[in-house]
Amino acid sequence: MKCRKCGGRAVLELRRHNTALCGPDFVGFFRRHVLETVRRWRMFTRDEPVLVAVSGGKDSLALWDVLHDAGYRTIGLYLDLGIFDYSRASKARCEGFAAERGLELRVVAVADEAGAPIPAVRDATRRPTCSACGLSKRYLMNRAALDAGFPVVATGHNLDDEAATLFGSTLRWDESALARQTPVLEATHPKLVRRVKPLFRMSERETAAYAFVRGIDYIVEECPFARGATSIAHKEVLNRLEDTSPGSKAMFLQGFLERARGLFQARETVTLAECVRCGQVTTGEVCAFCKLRDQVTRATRPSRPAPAAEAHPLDLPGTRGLIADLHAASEIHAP
Ligand code: Q46
Ligand code: ZN
Repeated sequence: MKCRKCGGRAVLELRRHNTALCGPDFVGFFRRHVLETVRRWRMFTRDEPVLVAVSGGKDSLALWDVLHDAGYRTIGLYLDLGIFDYSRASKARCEGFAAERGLELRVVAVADEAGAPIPAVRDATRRPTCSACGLSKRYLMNRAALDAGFPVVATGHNLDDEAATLFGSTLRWDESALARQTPVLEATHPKLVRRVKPLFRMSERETAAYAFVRGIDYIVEECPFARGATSIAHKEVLNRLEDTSPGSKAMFLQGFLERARGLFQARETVTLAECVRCGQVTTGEVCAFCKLRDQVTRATRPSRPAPAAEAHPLDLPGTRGLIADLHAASEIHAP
């Protein structure tokens, strides 16, 4: 297979673009597409510093690489979820990436902010793990950007992620999720920062190829909680469609964004306020993250030690069980 551009050996066939490219030409192709997306969707300007949320995976590190290479002012943000070895390994990848390029990486530990790492938050709140995790990530990303004075956070969501989310929301006809599905979530309140997804037109296979050709050391393992997630089943369905009809995922997502999203968006009216506890944006009085932290505090608070038992006239060796039984009985039968 030959590169359509230079005639050299192609490393990747891009069926939906009806082309094949060698390593350097593919890197150029990938970067052009991402930067064109940033411009066309007015994600951020050259003057705006960008906080890039990195997870140690191929997508977010590829995004940081593209933006840094293009001369954007960027800082990385790593949210340490405290998910066992997965978090340790993914943090090391982000630190390595930043150190190699002399870039700044900020690390925020969920355990410091929520009171416990994600697996313990899940146990304390009895929420599905990904729901507790997603809520914490959105809250902490926004707060980190506000604290650092960044107007925008960029995440590494790719075409496969976005098409699978859209597919899931459509199956459920979840109107508010459909209204919120966009590559640019504008800041609709002074305490919200813009959230953008510059890779939303690039497939997972393309970002993996970019990371590989660029020699980026990323974590290949998925988060252990991703196993069995419905979004993975949706991705598999879409992959089968893409195999038989290249370009299906892009057509599905692009068509929705151009023709259908506005219909859902027009109906979505929410009133935003500031959380009375932390000052972050909420639709109620206390934000969901503060409530989650409260639940964690209650669940992890050490139980109060039982008051020392007073000496009892009948408290003789061998009578302890009897006295306890008498006390218990009097409580049970009390009117
Ligand atoms: S939400 Fe769920 Fe991910 Fe959080 S718990 Fe892991 S799989 S990391 S994108
Ligand atoms: Zn709050």
